[in-house]
Amino acid sequence: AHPVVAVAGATGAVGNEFLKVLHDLDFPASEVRALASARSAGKKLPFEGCGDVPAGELTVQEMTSESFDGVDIALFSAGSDVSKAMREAVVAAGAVMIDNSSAFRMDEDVPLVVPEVNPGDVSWHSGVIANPNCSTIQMVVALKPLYDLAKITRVVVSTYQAASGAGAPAMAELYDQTREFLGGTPDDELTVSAFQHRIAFNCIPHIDKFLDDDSTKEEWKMVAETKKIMGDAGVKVAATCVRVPVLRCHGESVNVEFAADVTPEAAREALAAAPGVTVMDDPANNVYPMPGLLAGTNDTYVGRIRRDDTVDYGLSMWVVADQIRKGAALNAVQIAQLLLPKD
Ligand code: A2P
Ligand code: 11C
Repeated sequence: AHPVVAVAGATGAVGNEFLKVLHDLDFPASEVRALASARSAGKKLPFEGCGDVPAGELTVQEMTSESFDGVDIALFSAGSDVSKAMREAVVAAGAVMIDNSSAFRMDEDVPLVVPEVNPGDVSWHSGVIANPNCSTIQMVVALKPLYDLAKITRVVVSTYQAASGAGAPAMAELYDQTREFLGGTPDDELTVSAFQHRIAFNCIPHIDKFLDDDSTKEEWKMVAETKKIMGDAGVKVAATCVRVPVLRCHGESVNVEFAADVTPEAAREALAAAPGVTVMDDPANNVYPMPGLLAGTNDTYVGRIRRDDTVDYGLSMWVVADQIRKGAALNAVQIAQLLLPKD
């Protein structure tokens, strides 16, 4: 029988995208159960259908410990606290939790999976598989085919992260604030709540909280998660994460240092052949990936591939992906696909 899928946090930005991706990939579900807080119980969500589930509406149910009876796969994006509170109930019901929060990513008994990079790691889960942070996912999708050419020793990354990474209200704040700003509202009267500062016509080098070493938690995630996903604790990563006034899709400037020479041509060829990657790299014709033009896409786009002559064996590149799709919902549903019986 086809699996029963629960979408936990179905009314959120990523939850909404889970429903779209289940449809787009025609995930073979026998039932899709939409779960959220008591506030949303009874709300109807449009769903285009997948597997045995016809197009129509899903009625949101309040998420409780009983919600997972009969569930096989639970896609979670309702925040770390909810994931922690529900873990036991999900596992007790015999379901696998695929968790988009950061609650369990670094736990030793929880695989952290990007299907293009470490699909085999799903085999050792004990009820929970973690979905990495969006900015990490798109970087490792681009690094993996290069690592297969020559060992990567060091990565320096600067991110240009979209407002929607902070949720649907943050995206609304960028719209509203831009309008207020253009309307002449003075800086000290603008509505600033999703970010620490004005995001309209600004860049904020601060995502998630500051840590003791003055890096941010977002930067730490890119360092720690990359090592775990790539299965190489020796890959050094220096990250600077910046919020920019883009609605959707993160951009990343990535400098890669290798243990042996990798030419830009070889890199381009390996990336073009890699699953989930589209090379968009034709400088003569002004072709390169741009966040503002790639919303709603599934692939990780790579361009501006060139030598970094400041080290012996180095390349620079520019990586863009829709962080709500590949960076969250799509990656999670692709993990769920890895759990399906092979026919
Ligand atoms: P609700 O809409 O009922 O508050 P986002 O990441 O976009 O903020 O979405 C968070 C998601 O997590 C929403 O679907 C939200 O439901 C859900 N959620 C938040 N808190 C809880 C909770 N305590 N129990 C169940 N779902 C929750
Ligand atoms: C952002 N990367 O853009 C964050 C959102 O650990 O899953 C996702 C945070 C996470 O703000």
